[in-house]
Amino acid sequence: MQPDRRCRRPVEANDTQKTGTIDMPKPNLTRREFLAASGWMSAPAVLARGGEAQPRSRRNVLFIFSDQQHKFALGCMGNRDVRTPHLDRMAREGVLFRNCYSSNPVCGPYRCSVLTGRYASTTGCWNNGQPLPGDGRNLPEVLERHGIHTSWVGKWHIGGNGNKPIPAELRGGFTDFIGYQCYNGFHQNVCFYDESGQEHRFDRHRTEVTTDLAIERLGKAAAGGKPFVQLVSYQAPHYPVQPLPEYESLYTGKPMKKRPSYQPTEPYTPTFDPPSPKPPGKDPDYQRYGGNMDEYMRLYYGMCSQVDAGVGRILKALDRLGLAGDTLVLFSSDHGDMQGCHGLKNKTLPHEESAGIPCIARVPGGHQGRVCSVPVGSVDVYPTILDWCGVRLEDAPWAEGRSLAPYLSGRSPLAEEPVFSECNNEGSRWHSVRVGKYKLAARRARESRELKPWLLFDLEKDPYEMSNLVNSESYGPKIQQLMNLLGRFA
Ligand SMILES: [Ca+2]
Repeated sequence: MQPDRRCRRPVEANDTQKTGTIDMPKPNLTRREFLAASGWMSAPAVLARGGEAQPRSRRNVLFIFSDQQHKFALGCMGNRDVRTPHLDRMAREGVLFRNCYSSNPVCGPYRCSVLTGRYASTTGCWNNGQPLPGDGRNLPEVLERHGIHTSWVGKWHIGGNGNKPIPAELRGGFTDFIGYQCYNGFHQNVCFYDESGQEHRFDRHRTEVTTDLAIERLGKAAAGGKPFVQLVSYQAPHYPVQPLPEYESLYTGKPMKKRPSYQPTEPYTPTFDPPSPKPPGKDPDYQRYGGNMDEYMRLYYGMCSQVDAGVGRILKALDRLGLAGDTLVLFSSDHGDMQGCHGLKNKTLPHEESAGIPCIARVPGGHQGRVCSVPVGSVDVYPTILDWCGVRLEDAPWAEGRSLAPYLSGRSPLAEEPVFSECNNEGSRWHSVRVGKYKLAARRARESRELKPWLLFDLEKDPYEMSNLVNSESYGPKIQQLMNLLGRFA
């Protein structure tokens, strides 16, 4: 057992709260307990933490997520360039969350957060390749203890790197597993490794293989007769951008609309596994789109469309297997892609294009065609899945997010709560919090380790984050209030 690191800082009596005071400050409050005690969450929100669980004979969850798909790369988010008809249909048939944040916009740390239900500042899972905490609290471990079958398909990137089998002790408790650590090839040498360590090699595009395996494993779960939770992890539209020709051709020659914050940026990012040939000029990906953001975006959207088609195939399989009426389907991504906004590329940043992720839920018997603007986070996936499956959240008190299940099924409204995001990767180290229309990000000074305000945006007035309010005197009290909140956990 690893030590419980969820309570870094005890609550002090003189800390500033949003409303009211804490009558009986007690040490070792969890993040949720602190938010509740200090008035950051409304009473209904605290009560709605769990309680959805209405045991049914069968409540399944299928959680599909892509890799590096920013939240604006969806037709249903108002993007007229990208074609995502199946995800748009999912939104029409369910709930579209317009303000969802990755708890850590890096591949491995995001996956760790989803599977532990906790932030990296609690678990210490900050980097790619780090293993999950061995504390018996991983999502599949909890689910399996409650008799729910768990299945993983696709990119893992936890506990190692490279194209190799993932040993049982690194699989977080999934009994059904077929995936790979991290590999950036798409058309050739597509390798997956199953729960027995056996290699499966394919000569098809990695995205298609992921879809095929997801459908195959879905069939296996259905045949097993137990309630199940299946996670499907695509490695697209992560660079290098290599869609199948039929998806690439959807965008050939099309003009690519940039966001207002765009500044000319070279989109090329070298890959480490396998390493890109040096210098970049010799890299085939560099030759293709290295200095051309329009071409990068066309190929990126091609990959988004290919993932979308995969989602369409999986939804069809759910229908064919007779599972659609019993299965909550969630779609998201691990993080976004800056694509030249503010002259930046890639992820590891708190901006909307990097930390903002797609979030769509198709809910059997629940909301249809609902658009939700209340901020939510990837840390909410863990309690939502448990709650949906009938596992009491009291049995997982370490979960730092909240269950969205009562909202999804139409039983209660969704109250405003602070949503955190953070990163400590490749020199990018920050913590952010979104509360209502404000998002504050802070960085830690190298020498003093003091947390200093970095970015403050009013996302209602300034959705493209063009005006940083962090040095504006009139926002001093707001900054102080949000810094007090961030300082608890950063
Ligand atoms: Ca990623």
